Amino acid sequence: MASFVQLPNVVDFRGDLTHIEAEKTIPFEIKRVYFIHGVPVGAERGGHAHKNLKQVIIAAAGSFTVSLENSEGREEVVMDSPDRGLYLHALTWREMSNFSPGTVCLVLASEYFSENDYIREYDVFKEMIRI
Ligand code: T46
Repeated sequence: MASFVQLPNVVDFRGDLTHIEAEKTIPFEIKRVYFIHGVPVGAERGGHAHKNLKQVIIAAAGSFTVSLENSEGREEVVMDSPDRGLYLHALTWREMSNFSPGTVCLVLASEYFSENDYIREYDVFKEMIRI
């Protein structure tokens, strides 16, 4: 049920260069980019879903675990490769944990930030995916 986006990666003796082209590599128009970093050991993030937002999340550095749930079921994904994006569709509950020290989580989002788009109550989310 988790879907991934493979990011083109150019390797030479100087290292790797991973590139992203809006609407070519990413299956939606990118309206917002943010990144999560400086996560303390043991901290967890997420714990919500979104009504309409689509996102691709990338472990640009380090690694973390994403627990996903949607109408198809649950899955746990380890993100540890900078050239692999996890496509988070709307109505997907996500919890992020096991951040390694120095992790940078890069996120490409289909919409501008809106608090109204969040579903923060798990019971409400479960009700919404039953319909
Ligand atoms: C997701 C994971 C990967 C903003 O002001 N602008 C923004 O673009 C975002 C994403 C957040 N904020 C504010 C809202 C909160 O006051 O930053 C604070 C922390 O946001 P949030 O609790 O949503 O952060 P995470 O790490 O729990 O979740 C975020 C995304 O919301 C979520 O969709 O997939 O990053």
